[in-house]
Amino acid sequence: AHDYTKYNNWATINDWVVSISSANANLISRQVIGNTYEGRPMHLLKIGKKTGSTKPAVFMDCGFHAREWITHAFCQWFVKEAVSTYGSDSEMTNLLDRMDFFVLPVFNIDGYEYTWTNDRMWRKTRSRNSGSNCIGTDPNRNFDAGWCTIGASSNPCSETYCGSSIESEIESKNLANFIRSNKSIIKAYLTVHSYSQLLLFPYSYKYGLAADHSELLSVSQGAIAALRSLYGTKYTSGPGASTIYPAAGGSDDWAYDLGVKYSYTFELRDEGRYGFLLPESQIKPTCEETMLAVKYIASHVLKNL
Ligand code: 0X9
Ligand code: ZN
Ligand code: ZN
Repeated sequence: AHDYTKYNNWATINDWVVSISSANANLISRQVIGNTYEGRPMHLLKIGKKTGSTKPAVFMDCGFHAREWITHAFCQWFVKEAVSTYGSDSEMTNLLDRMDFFVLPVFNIDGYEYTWTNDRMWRKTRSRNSGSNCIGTDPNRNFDAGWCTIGASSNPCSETYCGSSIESEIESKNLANFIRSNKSIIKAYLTVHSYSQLLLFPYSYKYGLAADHSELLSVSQGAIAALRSLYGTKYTSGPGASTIYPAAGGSDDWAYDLGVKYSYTFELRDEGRYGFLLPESQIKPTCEETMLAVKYIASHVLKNL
């Protein structure tokens, strides 16, 4: 059965997607943006008060990398908190009245399933590579942002394989097509990873600073201060290349260069004690503190439309 304080497998998450959207039809609508390589539907939830007019939106995805299980848990938590605090929490109410959140709870579904059935530490997609026995592409090296120039590998056996071409992975193509089609309303792009307790923004494919660097930095600093206010969890924020490492082909840099100004990558708990194997006892505190950062960023977006 589905439990927000446990790690749920894809079948459980998929049933949850259907039931939470049906049970909250006033606030949630559901669509499929395409299927994965192995044919699983990529469900996208739209959360917000239905107004009849076009609203600005924040896009958020979880589960790019299969083994980063706390991220899948966070997207589910976000949806639950949004619907359960609408009408009582004034900040959430204002956000959902005036904007929509597109939430993709699991980007790399095939990889996530594989971490449950075969290899808990799997990272990449599960697509075949022609001419190699190695499986999968790193989806966060597969986007059109300095593709495969730095911090990525052209070897299919590498954990950071950039793929045979830009958007070679159907999951990348489905996501990119949705964002391109909705580019006029999408004001922020949030992609949730783990671990290291970082809040990153462009660029990662080069050391040069983004045109909006000072605003991206100050919003990131406000967001990590909000996060820290709950349990004292320390985050660092900054441009990807200098804060973590240079790595091309990421969805954050791609979305930014497309014109989505507020583009951020979260690296959730912890700092390495448990790493990808974060205990279930940390799901609730991690998600509660991360909510504060996401709400901070969304509120800033709303103030600056
Ligand atoms: O390397 C990554 O894709 C991310 N770190 S992780 O440990 N979750 O794999 C960081 C992504 C930062 N952004 C870009 N490199 N564009
Ligand atoms: Zn990751
Ligand atoms: Zn809560």
